Amino acid sequence: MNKYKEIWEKIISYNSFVILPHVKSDGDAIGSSIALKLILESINKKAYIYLKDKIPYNISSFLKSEDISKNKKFDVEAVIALDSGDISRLRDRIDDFNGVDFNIDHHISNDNYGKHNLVLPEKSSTGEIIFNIIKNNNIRISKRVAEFLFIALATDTGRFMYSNVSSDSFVMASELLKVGIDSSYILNKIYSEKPIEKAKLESHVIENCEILSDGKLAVFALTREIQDRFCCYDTEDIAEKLRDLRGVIVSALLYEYNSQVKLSLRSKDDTVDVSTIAIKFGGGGHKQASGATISEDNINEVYKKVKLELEKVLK
Ligand SMILES: [Mn+2]
Repeated sequence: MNKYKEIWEKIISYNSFVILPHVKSDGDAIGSSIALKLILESINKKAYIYLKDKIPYNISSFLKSEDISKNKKFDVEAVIALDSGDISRLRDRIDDFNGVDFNIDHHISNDNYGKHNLVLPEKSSTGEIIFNIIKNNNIRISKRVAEFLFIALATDTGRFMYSNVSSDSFVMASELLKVGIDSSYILNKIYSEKPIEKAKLESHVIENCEILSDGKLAVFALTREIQDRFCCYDTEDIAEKLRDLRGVIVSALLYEYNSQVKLSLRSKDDTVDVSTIAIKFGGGGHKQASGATISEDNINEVYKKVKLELEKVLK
C-alpha cells in the first residue's frame, strides 16, 4: 500500500488528536500543523495544536485565536508530532501525553521516535508530506489549507531557493495556486513586514561578524546583552543573512536563549553538509540548515569550539 494512504488510514482510526509542532516553531511546523488540523476537522475529527511559544511575527498575522492552544486542552486518543527532528523538540509538552503516536517529518536526523513514523528526508518540507497525504487520499483542499501549505513550502525552501526544491515543489505550489491563494500577498506578509529593531539587530550582526576560512565562513555570537540592547529577541533568519554574503559558504549564529546557547548553521550549497556539525554539538537538521541546543552556558566558549569545527570542514 502507498505510504500516504497507509498513514492516513491509521490516523483516521482515531477520533481526537493533539498536534505538536516543534519548539521555536517556524512556517513549516505551524503551516503543516494548521493544514492537518483543518483536514482532520473537515472529516469531523477533533484536533488541536498545542504550542507554548510565541509565534513568529511574520506567521502570526495568518492565525486566528482558536488555531493554537497554549495549554493542554482535552484528553485525546492520539498525539501527532510534526516537523520535529527529535523528541526533545517537543519536550515542553510531550510529558503531558503518553508518547508520540504519529511522527511525520522530513529531517534526516529523525530517529523514528513515534509508534508510527512517516519520515521522508527527500521532501522539501513537512508541508509537502501533508500535501501528499491530502492528494493520495483525495481530500479536498480548502483555501485556508492551501494558504498554510504554501507558507510551509515557501518558508522551508527559502522562497524556492534551497537545493531541497524539486519539480514536485513547483507542482505543489501550482496546485495550491489553483485553489485560489494569493502567493504574492502571502510572501509579502512573511518577508516584507520586518520590525525596525530586527533590521537594526541584523545590521549589527553583519557589521560585527567574523569572516574566516578565506571568506567562506561567517560567524557571530549574539549575546543576551546585545539582544537586550536592540530590544529584539527574534533570531529567525539572522543566520541566513550571514550566509547570503558574497563568498560565504557556511554561516553560524550562536545566541543565548533561556539561559542556553543555541546554534544555527546554514550553508549556501550542497558542498558542506552542516547537519554533521550540528550533530557534533548534540543537534541535527538538514544539509543546508541545522541547529543545536548546547548545554554549555558560556557562549564565548561555545563560539570558539564551533569556529574550530567549521574551520576544519572549510579548509
Ligand atoms: Mn521543516
